[in-house]
Amino acid sequence: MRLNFYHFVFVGVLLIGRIDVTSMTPWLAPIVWEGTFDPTLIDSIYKQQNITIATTVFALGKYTRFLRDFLESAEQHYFVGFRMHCYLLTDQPEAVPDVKLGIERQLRVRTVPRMYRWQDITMGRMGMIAKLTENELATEADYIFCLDVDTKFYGHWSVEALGSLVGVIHPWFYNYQRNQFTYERRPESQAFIRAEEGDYYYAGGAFGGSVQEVHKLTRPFSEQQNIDAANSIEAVWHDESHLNKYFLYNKPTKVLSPEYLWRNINARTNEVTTIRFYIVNKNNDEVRSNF
Ligand code: UD2
Repeated sequence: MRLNFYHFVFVGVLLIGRIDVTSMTPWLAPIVWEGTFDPTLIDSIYKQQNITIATTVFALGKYTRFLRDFLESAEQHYFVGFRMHCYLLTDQPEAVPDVKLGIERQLRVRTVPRMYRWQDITMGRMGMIAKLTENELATEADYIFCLDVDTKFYGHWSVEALGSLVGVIHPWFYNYQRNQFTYERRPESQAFIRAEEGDYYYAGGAFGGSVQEVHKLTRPFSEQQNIDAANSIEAVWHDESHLNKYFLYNKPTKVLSPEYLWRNINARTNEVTTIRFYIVNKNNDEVRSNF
């Protein structure tokens, strides 16, 4: 039999799973897309390891309204069958909905002080995650994901996403050039990234890794934000800008495609055919007004 072009494409797909997307970073970390892994095989490997996955989610002010959908959809799609402890940090514990959780899944509610500026809330998460990962989570969990609450799970998100340090490619920028990324470009900020630097534009709404690595990641944030404040500057996209700076010098060992944080349930592209987790529509002005 003579081999033709289609035979080579077929063998390529068998070997690497996808040919229409990049599934490896230049530093050889996998980029996880549908079709690049075998969920049954990976689940069976991690099932033998008796791991605990922690998740942090913050819901302050009016953002408690997103909790029911977040928690209920997590029960259907997120680390199903694995021990998962969700740490919910809120200023209104009385507003936490009663959601029935599966075996080995726990919701741990922690009360945090009320904050008024939404920018302080989103940035303040990093310092609180640093404390959690230094204290109770250090011995209790193996891995952690830190997620936005104005989101909903829609498809399988499980152990294929685990790694020492995990970033998610931002859904608006996955097919943009570096010069279009909205990194912090002002040298006065601690989050500054030079024009010729940067690999991907990562989302602030989902990142994770081992508890130790996420502690290392989150620990410097409060100080960097304080230095910025003392210099009368706030990074253009707040914690997301600082996260992108961190990932520039501390490369993720695994990168998740925008399937893991998609922009809109109704939007599909040629590359993103599977949606696992997505940002729900919200009226920013209304939901962020806490005064
Ligand atoms: C992006 C990022 C977000 C953060 C922010 C920084 C995504 C999907 N989201 O989202 O993670 O980096 O940019 O500008 O990549 N929150 C409250 N109460 C409030 C305000 C915020 O609980 O009043 C929490 C909540 O968990 C929310 C998160 O902070 O999901 C981020 O706030 P956002 O969703 O309003 O930020 P956004 O949409 O600009």
